[in-house]
Amino acid sequence: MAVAHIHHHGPAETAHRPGRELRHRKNINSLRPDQLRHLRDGLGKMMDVSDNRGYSYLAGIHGLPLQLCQHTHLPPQLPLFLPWHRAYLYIFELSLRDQVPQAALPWWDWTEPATHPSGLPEAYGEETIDGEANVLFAAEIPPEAQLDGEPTRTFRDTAGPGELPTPQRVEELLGYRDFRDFSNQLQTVHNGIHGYVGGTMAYVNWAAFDPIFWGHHAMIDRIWRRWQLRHPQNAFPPEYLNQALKPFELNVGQVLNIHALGYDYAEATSHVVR
Ligand SMILES: [Cu+2]
Repeated sequence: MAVAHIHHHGPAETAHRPGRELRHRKNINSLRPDQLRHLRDGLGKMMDVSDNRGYSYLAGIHGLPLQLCQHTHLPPQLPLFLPWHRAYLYIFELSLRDQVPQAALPWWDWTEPATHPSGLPEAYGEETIDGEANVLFAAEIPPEAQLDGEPTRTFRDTAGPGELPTPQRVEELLGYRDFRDFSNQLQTVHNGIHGYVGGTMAYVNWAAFDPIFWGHHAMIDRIWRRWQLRHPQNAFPPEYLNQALKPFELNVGQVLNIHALGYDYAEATSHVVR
């Protein structure tokens, strides 16, 4: 299937310049009510958009129907898991902010004690909010992303909270000095969360349709950011800096510095010390 390159915002247009404020992604559990409302409004509006700024189109890049996620279209030995998903979240967040300029992607800290009793953050777990469908709970899967008419909607089959990684596990990850070791280990932890949430999150085909995918991947991106701060001397393997991150009009070198992309992560939650 032919895919238009996604370039409705180039990095130059949105790059951080002095005097321009960085947007801060925050922990889903520490959003103020108005911030959570902006997020829900923005996602809800994206779900009503049918072109390449819409939720269905962007979610469909990862698995069905477009299958452009690096898991499937780039040789697996390239260490592109982190930069490809960083570009993906960046484009998704720009589309979110096209709908509601105050909105930002949150992260789901799956190591956080607050997540453990219920298994998922409350914001994602409730089916309805004030009698309306909660857009963080589930999303439609359009016909072109279904196989034999299924699934029509995302669903979860979440395991017991005992299965979630601990803060110590994240500390171990941050201790790896080599980028490839770090990336491979983080990807394994990441896979575990897809399996933990279960349901459509457990399939590359449909994972990105589940609204919690974006919170999970923001957490992964944030861990990479923390690793970059901790190991500033351990650069990305330089032979890949010009590698394109299709279908995004960005290459690896352009996503290494998140300030150049105009965002950062709010302060770590209290139990995590950088
Ligand atoms: Cu993933």
